[in-house]
Amino acid sequence: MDKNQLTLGEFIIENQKDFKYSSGELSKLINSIRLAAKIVNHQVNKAGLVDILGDIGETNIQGEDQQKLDLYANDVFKSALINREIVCGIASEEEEDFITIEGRQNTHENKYVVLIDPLDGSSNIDVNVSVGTIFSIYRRITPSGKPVQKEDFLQQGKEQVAAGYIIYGTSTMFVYTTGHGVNGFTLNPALGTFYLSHPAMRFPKKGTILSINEGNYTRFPQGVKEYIKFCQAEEEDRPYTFRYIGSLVSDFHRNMIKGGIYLYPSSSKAPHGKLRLLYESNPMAFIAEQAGGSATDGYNRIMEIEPKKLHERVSFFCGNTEMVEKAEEFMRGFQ
Ligand code: P6P
Repeated sequence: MDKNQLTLGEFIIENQKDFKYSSGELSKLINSIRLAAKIVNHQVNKAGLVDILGDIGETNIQGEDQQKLDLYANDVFKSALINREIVCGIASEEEEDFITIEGRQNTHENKYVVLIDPLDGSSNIDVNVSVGTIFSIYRRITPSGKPVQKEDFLQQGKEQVAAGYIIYGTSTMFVYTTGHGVNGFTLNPALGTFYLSHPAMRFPKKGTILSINEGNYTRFPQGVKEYIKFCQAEEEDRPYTFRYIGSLVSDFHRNMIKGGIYLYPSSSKAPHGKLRLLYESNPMAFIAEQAGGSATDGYNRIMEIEPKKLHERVSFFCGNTEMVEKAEEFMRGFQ
């Protein structure tokens, strides 16, 4: 670790000037997500241990009732955002409806709303596979000073002010964008500090990795089946390899670094796909586009979809632009 390496906190301050009307609220908001990420990381990293210890008693090693980790993560991120009274509303995969922040001061004058998937892929924890947190930040669009409305959350992805993910993997990383490129920070667990380890992240020009759950093959649209066959064909210009972790953040992160495409298409089993538009596909789409990639539903840009419901699902094609465009060619050809 280069001693001159920027910390996430320093980076946020240094880049605060990128916001024409930043009053420091967005910086405080990203800092609160950073704090919550460290707390969740601590718990995720010892999940296996806690499970083992939990077997010898009714409680885990902190003496608390054992909570499902995704509910725990939801509580941690909610508390960090609510206690610091930085946002005026929160929507979460773990919450049926959005949450209006009622605070000591008039939190209805806060500018931002946050949408979050607190622990995506949490079922992988039991088998020690990386999981992640995904967040998406918008400026509210309804009048300030009054409680947030659903419209504040149902904005197109292209209106996002910031988006990011935390990947709890072999190392814990905080990767985010505010519309000025994508930067990755790695946690030094000994110091509890995130350091800039991956400045200006971008997809490589060529992608060769295809991430899709082929267990659903028979249920895929014909265009997806044809694209999979295209990638498997013998021709020498087909250097493709198939990698699927079953954890969106992990598959996306690897594909952004090595070059690839992640597909969770609609199928007869999941007519609208599986991923949630507001707190999975839109934030990952923002990051992908800021890293020189693309994200569509097989036909249209993800970030131009008009959301109708908080938890609506969407078909998701995301990664190297040339790979997404090739997949879309098959979708149009076999529509
Ligand atoms: P399947 C995790 O539940 C998730 O939302 C993504 O992280 C992951 O890519 C996908 O679902 C895995 O779904 O149906 O292939 O198990």
